[in-house]
Amino acid sequence: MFQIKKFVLGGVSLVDLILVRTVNNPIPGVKKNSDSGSYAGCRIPPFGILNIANFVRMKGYSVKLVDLSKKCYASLTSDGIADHILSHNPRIIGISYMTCQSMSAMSLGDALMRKSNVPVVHGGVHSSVLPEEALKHGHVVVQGDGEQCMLEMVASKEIDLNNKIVQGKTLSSEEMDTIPFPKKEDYDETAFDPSLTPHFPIITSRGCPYRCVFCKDGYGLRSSKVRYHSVDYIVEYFDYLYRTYGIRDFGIMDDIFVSSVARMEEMVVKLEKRNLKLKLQCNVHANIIKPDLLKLMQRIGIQWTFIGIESGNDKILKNINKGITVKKVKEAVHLLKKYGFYVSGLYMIGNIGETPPTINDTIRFAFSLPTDRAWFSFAAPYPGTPFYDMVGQYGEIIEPDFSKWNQASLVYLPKGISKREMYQLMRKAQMVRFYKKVRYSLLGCWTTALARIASKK
Ligand code: B12
Ligand code: SF4
Repeated sequence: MFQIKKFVLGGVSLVDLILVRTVNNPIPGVKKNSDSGSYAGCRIPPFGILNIANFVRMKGYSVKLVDLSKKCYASLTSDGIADHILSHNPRIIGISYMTCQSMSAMSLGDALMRKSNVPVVHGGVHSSVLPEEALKHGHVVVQGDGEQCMLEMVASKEIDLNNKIVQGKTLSSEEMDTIPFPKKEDYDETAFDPSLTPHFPIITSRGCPYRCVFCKDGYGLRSSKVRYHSVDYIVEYFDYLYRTYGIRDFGIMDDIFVSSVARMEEMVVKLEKRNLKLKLQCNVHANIIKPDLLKLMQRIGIQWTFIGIESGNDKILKNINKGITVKKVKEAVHLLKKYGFYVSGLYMIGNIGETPPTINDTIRFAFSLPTDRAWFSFAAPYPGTPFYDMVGQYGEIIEPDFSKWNQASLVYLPKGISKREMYQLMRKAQMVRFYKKVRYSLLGCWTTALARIASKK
């Protein structure tokens, strides 16, 4: 059979590169699927392809983003989307996805390959860990950071298909700082509307210093080193968004935003110098919560915090290499509340070594902690994580088809627990979620505000 060995990227193109953000795999029984990246009512921009686009544009190439979570694409089939993309006559098409978006990505890849000879490049976490699978629906896979590779492909005259799995160049913090800020036209229609996106999402670092076994960072898929934008870059970005669009309220999506006292101190000083008063939400880690840091967090404008608690049982916390204990979490949450922060506790059900009693420990712990919210999800052994490699030892994947994985589905059962029991336990956990929600609306909002005032005295 004739095999294409390389693509010669010639001809007149309207656009050099089109980058596509795909949508979530459908959730059975859920009519209105939260579209890709939709989270707590606000849609998160596709940071990965935004960064690649701006990096490539910097060198003078044209890049168009196609965000399939936009309303205008909702009624189109993969064939319709492929026709739309091809109508722009791109030289290269890049598709970005996590596991929970793999169905849309692969069917789009198939449609594009059926209809044209334009090279289709896959990237993002799912194709990075399962490149062979992705190659059935595209020509090349880039593993890890995509900026430099996409720039090289766009700049070159041909793509060598002897090398279909390409290792992306991990950008250093300095290189990340060269990427221009994303422009309004790259976002979707909801991003700059505070009634739809009350907390403008931004990301200021890549990676995480911890190694939880269920997380991609647990494996160090990209360089195990965490990379941060410099404080100057971040402050400039806040300032730009405030001056240009009047935005002061931000949702920071970093794995862990509050990483060190020194970095927070620098940020506080630089923000105060510009008289920038912000309202921030971010993820925190229990290990770092200390009074001196909490004071800085107040000064920088952090109000809501999200803390990965995962389990109320020390053995499970150890199994998942979370690096925290139940005692540590308790202290951290109490301190956060004492200093007047709103706290969302994030928990997992069905992790490594779980039994109904350990899950009940988690539910009880979540109920007892003074968090304002409690969110529960089923543990999922994503490919590329240590959890995935340990599956046989501790349980089984009951949904082997990744195109059916989404943020709500039960895909893994720990040994000795039935599907029915898992759903029952999740229903019980949801009662805690509901209780926290009601408690927050009756009490939480003003008691926390008072605690904040008191802690500043
Ligand atoms: C922000 C974030 C979110 C945001 C939104 C993400 C989005 N934009 O859609 C929110 C909070 C909504 C979210 C939710 C979830 N998330 Co999340 N999230 C992240 C996080 C912390 C950062 C992602 C990010 O923006 N990074 C910064 C950008 C610059 O990096 P990047 O996206 O990786 O992109 C780079 C490369 O991947 C590559 N690349 C990306 N696309 C492409 C395309 C091409 C063509 C090329 C060449 C390269 C390329 O180049 C980019 C630039 O270098 C990551 C963890 C992490 N540190 O990556 C988890 C992560 C992506 N999330 C994960 C998960 C599991 C989820 C949830 C399913 C959790 C849940 N149970 O609900 C949900 C589902 C979301 C949904 N679609 O509905 C997993 C994904 C695992 C997997 N195999 O899919 C991750 C990796 C964390 C983990 N647990 O390991 N998430
Ligand atoms: S602390 Fe969070 S982001 Fe870091 S490895 Fe653990 S789960 Fe992943």
